[in-house]
Amino acid sequence: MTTNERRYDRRRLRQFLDGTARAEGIDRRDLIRLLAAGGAVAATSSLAWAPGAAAATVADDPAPGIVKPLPEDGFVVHGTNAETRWSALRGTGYHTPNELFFVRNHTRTPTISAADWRLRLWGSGLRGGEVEFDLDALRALPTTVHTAAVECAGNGRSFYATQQGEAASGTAWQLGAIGVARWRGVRLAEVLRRAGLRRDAVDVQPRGLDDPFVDSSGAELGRVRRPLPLAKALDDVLLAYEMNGAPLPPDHGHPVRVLVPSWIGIASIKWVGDIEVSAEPLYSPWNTDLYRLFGPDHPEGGSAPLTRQTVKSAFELAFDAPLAAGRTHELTGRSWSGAGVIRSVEVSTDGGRRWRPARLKDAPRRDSWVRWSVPWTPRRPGSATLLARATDSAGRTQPERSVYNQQGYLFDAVVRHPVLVTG
Ligand SMILES: Nc1nc2c(c(=O)[nH]1)N[C@H]1C(S)=C(S)[C@@H](COP(=O)(O)O)O[C@H]1N2
Ligand SMILES: [Mo]
Repeated sequence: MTTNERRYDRRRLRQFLDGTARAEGIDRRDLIRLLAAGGAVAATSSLAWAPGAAAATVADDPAPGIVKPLPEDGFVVHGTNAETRWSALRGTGYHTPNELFFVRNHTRTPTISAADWRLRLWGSGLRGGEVEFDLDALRALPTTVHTAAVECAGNGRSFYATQQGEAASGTAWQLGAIGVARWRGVRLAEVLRRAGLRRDAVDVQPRGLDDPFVDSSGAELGRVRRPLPLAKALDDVLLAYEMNGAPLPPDHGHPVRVLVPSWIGIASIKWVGDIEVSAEPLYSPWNTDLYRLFGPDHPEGGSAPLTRQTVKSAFELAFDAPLAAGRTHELTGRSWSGAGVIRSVEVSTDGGRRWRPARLKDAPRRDSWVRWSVPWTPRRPGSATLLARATDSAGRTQPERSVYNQQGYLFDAVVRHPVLVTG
C-alpha cells in the first residue's frame, strides 16, 4: 500500500514537472515540498530522476500499454484500460479534455509514425483494386468536424453485479467509459467514393495496427476489427485525425481512427491501418461472439450485432462523496443516448420516492451528452441515494432495471449513487 502510494506520487510529480499534471491553484514549490515530505523525492533532491528509479516506475505502471499519465484523481485503472472519474469532469466544460478521456485497449498503445503511416483499402467491393492514402492525402480531402461521444458497450457493466446481483464477464466499468470530443477528419464516404465502390459492396471492415488480441481462453483473435454495414459507413462515419483541436493522441488512435457516431465504442477502430471493402458480408469475433446479447432474455445464439448506445446519466460526483447538511449544493451531471437527443432529466435525492426536473445546460444534440444541474439542500446527516433518470427523443426512459446479458453490455438502468450527508 505504502509503496504503491509512493510510486504513484513519484509518477504524479514527474507529470507535474513536465507540465502534464493538473494542479490549478497550487504553487509549484509548495507541491514539490509536499511531495518531498511524503518521501516521494529525496529530501535534498535536485529533482533529477535517477534513470533506474524512473524505469522501475514505468515497469510497475498499473495500466500497461497506456502512454498518457493516469493521475489517481482522474482515472480508475482496470487492467489495460482506464476509465474517467466523473468527479474529475465537474467544471471541465462540454468536451472531455484529451488528458481525461477514458482508454480502452485490447492490448497496448502502439507507436506509429504519422510520416510512415498508410491507409490501405482493399477487397471484393472495390471497382479498381487496392488504393492507398497517406496522411497528407487524407488531410487534402474535404474536412468535417463533428462533436461525438465514444462510449464502450460495457460502460456501466459493474452495476449488473452491484445493483442487480447478476455478475457479467468483462471489464468492471462504472460509468466512466465515455468521453465526448470534437473530432476533425474526413468522411469515410469521401474516401470510399475515391477508392471506387462497386454496386454490390455491402460491408466495410476497418482494422487496427495494434498487436493481435489473445482472449482470456488463449485464443488468438487477430487484429481488432469489426465490420460496418455500408449504409452506416456512407452516412456519418469519420476518419478522424484530430481530437479537440490536437493531433490524435497515441492512446486514442494516432495518427487516424475511425469514429462511428452513436454506436458502441468498438466500432470506432483506433490506429486504423486498412479497410476491407467487401461484396460479401464480413464477420469478425467483434460482431459474432462479442458485442451481441447472450442470455435467457435474448434469442438463442444471441441478438443481432450491437449498434446504437443506450440512455445513461451520471453525476459529476464521487461515490460516497461527503456533502454538508444545511447547505445548498449544486448537483451536476450529464445524460446521453445513442438513439436521439436527450429531452429531459429528472433527479431524485431520496432514493427514488420523489423526482424533480433537472435544468438542462446545453441545447441537446445528437451523438453527444447534455449537461444538467439541480440544487439540493440536504437536511439531516446520514447516507442518501441520488438518482438521475433521462428520457431521449426516441421515447426511451432509463428503467429501474436493465435486461441482463452475460457480457454485461448496454447497461441503461438508473444508477443508485450513494453520498454521505455530514453534520
Ligand atoms: N485498434 C483498436 N481499436 C479500438 C480498440 C482497440 O483495442 N484497438 N478498442 C475499442 C473499444 S472496445 C473502445 S470502447 C474504443 C475506446 O476508445 P478510446 O480508447 O479512444 O477511449 O476504442 C475501440 N477501438
Ligand atoms: Mo469498448
